[in-house]
Amino acid sequence: MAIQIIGGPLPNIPWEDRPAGAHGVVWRSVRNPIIPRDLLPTSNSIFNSAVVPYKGAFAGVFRCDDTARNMQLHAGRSQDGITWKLEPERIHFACKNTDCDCAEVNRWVYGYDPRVVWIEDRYYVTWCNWFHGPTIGVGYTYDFETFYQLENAFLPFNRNGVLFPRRINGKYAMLSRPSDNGHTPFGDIFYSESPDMHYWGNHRYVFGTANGWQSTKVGAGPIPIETSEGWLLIYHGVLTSCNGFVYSAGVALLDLDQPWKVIARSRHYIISPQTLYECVGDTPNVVFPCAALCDAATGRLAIYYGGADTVVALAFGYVEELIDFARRDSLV
Ligand code: BMA
Repeated sequence: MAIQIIGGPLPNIPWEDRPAGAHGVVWRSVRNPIIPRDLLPTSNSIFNSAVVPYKGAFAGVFRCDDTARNMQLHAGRSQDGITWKLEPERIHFACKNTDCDCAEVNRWVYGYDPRVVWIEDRYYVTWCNWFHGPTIGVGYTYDFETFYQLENAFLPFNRNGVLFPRRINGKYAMLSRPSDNGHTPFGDIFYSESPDMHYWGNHRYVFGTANGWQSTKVGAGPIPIETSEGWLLIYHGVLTSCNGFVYSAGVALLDLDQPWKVIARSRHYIISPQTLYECVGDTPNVVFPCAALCDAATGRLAIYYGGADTVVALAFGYVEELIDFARRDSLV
């Protein structure tokens, strides 16, 4: 491989070779959807979820909307990254931060679209957390059994808070997408940093909408992947059609030291809603990636995404090919 991926080997990454004749830069698992909407007896839908390698297997935080249509987060485990066992009870965050006013911050109303990342000594979780509307909740766990909640990162309204997997210039770093209290018809990606995972500032503009599939709004997807070429960011982009929003995903390359500087950005989507489980469900025409496993030894990537706000699906690709895709015909 000409490029270098910063990260460990992941020999047990879920994987299927590119099918003969497939011309896309990513391809779907033949086992999709890997998590059905009713995996839990109480769930209406399970989608937009985050997974990480954990103790030689896999663990994650899953968006499970229940049959009352409450948006909840559940922990889950898997041996192979494909067959998942989810906790029937939602995550109840404990408060461990002495600066944190538990009564205020820990008042659970809803949580959705989680991301999970290992930073230094623990797994951090960010999610879209109710605080008089949606904003970015932050918590952490060591074992996917006990979860602790920190202060919300931002004022409402905000969505798609995605942490970088290490400090950048000594600071924790997060992408987010300021929004409104509804089905936001706008949205650009911003960068913020924090010395302590508590106070966030030094906000920078990363990028906004562009023509076509990303013309209404954009938001960060999985945790950015560090490479010798820059941070590889998979993001979602939304187009407004005569039938409503259409969610696709693309790829960008951000500067390693100043990630608000965009090195390359795909003009074309890497995946758009085309299969039945992406086009038919509670919200038609949505692919929404929230996690990616990466094997730094081979460059293999397994991308987890929500299909039609109903199920979890998996797609595969190679980091090097995604970087090429972002650079080829780049918007910047
Ligand atoms: C966004 C979020 C996502 C969802 C998407 C499409 O605003 O609510 O959870 O997948 O809309 O409905």
